[in-house]
Amino acid sequence: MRRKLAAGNWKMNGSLAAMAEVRALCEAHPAPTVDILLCPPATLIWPMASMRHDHPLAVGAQDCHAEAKGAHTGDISAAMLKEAGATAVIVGHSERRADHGETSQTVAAKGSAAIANGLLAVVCVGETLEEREAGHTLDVVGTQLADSLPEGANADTLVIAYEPVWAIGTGKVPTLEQIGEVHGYLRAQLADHLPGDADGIRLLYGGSVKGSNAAEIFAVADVDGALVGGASLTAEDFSPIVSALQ
Ligand code: G2H
Repeated sequence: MRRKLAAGNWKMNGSLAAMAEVRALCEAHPAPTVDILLCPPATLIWPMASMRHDHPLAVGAQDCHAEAKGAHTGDISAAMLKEAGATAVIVGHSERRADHGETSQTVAAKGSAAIANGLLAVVCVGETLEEREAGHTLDVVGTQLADSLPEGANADTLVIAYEPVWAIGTGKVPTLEQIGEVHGYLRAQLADHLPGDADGIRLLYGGSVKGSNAAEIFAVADVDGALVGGASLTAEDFSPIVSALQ
């Protein structure tokens, strides 16, 4: 049985003042029956991890470097994130792939570093609007998945997030049939690549998830939760999504 996961990606948003939102979220879900993960900017990992006390809310990062240390100005290693209090890291988000030229091979290396350091790797895949309209969605996400799989990936170390690029922050959401088709395909691809682990690996949907559409998305087969951007920034917006998953 896969444990459901409500993950929030704060992107480049938030501040120390936003720790009040985390406190409110913890108070709204004192004993959650699903996993809750918040991934703030790196500067907020330690403050967030420090203020949650014994609440099971997990704190993650939005990226890591593939190497352990060295001359990589501005980068942060997986071990550093772990020391700051992170237990997970998103790798291969489409904004990283687009803004920083990350290839699936880079993503696999970053995910491998994350897993080697005991972090849960949340690997993102997703097609652009042009790729969907050309009928290439399954080819694109299948290739991204195959090429982005980290070493050491199994049901305890890896989560896959399907995020169609055209649905991110746009308010546009694929149909439930489209989500189900891709998630089913990803599950089948995982069975090819990681037989024995595929049934346990969680598949998240991401892209304009909000309280009003979460329940219907979570009812789709092979959707084990969500990776939420804009609607994860406040307790008021994220709490209904957590509730819809429980
Ligand atoms: C997709 C998602 C979070 P949003 O990027 O990863 O963002 O929910 O704002 O579309």
